[in-house]
Amino acid sequence: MAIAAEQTLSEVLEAFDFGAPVVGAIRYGEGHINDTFCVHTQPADICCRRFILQRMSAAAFKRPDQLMENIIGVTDYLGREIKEKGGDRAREALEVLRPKNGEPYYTDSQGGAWRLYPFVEGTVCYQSAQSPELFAASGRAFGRFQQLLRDYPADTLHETIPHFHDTEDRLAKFKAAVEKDRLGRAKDCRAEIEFILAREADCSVALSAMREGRIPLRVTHNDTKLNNVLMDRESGEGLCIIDLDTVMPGLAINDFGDSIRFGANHSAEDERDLSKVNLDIELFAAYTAAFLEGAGGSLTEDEIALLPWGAKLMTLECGMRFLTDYLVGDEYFHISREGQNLDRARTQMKLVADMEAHWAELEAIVNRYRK
Ligand code: ADP
Ligand code: GN1
Ligand code: MG
Repeated sequence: MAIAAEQTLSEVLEAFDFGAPVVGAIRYGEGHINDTFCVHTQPADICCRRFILQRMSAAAFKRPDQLMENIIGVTDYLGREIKEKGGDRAREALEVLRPKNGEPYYTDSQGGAWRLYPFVEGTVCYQSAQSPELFAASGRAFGRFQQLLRDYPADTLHETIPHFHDTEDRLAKFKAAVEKDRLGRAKDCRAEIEFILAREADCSVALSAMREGRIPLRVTHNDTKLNNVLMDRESGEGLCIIDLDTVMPGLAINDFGDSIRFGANHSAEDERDLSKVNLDIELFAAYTAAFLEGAGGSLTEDEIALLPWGAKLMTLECGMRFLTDYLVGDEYFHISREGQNLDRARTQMKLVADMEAHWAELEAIVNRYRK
């Protein structure tokens, strides 16, 4: 059992120089992986300055040193690019703030690894796409993110989670968890297990395209949920891409696909009433147009043709990951109630089925926005 982050929080608050007295730190956001706190400070000149303090998940990230090397490399690079283009570096890219000891992050007395960012003010973080315009704005931001990093030296990036979007490997791990069924939970999800096994061949579609050289490896974000982009409160545009833990060489279609998985529907990821979980074609279309616009013509014909596959595979893979975690005892994704990972898996499968039912429409939309 992991140690609660609160246990070392006061030690960690002492380890950083916030430039003003700390008035409090509260749990913040709806991420499934890290322990995130918002730290409030009271400077003399303004009423409050906030920070985001995170304990990086030890279950997800085995090498916080490598992870932070990636993040510092990428945020410094983005900062320079943004400045050159006349943007606002402080709001459009994250900035790592070092602890007093000068290291890139702080290791607490229990071995927990913590990092600090300025809180990007004047932004909203959405958990669902309230309009096609909002979803399109997030798509432009993720497309642009990839475009900004197109010349980043990919070979300097560490693989923070090996085989992260290796869908074949995810399938193998899922099968092993079903086989072992350590907690006897497989009986509760026979239909879901069968649903995944029936799509075994699908798991190789994107990987085969990559192995055959039809689609390239690029520097990608790999976790493009709507709540991983901060939207500017005034303009409504995507301002700052966050959650850079998984920036690694990857596939552009996966960045597209993961956004569709999470955002192109009107239900929560753990919704129990599956009748509410439906792919919204209008949102799919809005995101497709905007992502291609943001990527600025950098995607190849083959990548564009495979965008619907990106959506289906990211959703299937995520469903497999949730179900695997349910079967092994909820070790990876944070849960706030029993069965939450099973519920999450079920929404993903409902979305996959919906994508399959609308496949021709999805392909037609992608064709429409092809340059
Ligand atoms: P996780 O990997 O657990 O999802 P994130 O890095 O995405 O962690 O952070 C969780 C949440 O915290 C985000 O969804 C967002 O609401 C908020 N957040 C993270 N970084 C910042 C920041 N620099 N400024 C404002 N909000 C942030
Ligand atoms: C996690 O970190 P967060 O909450 O933005 C996960 C993603 C999953 C997602 C499902 C590092 O994203 O891969 O798609 O949950 N991130 C990691 O909601 O595993
Ligand atoms: Mg996140």
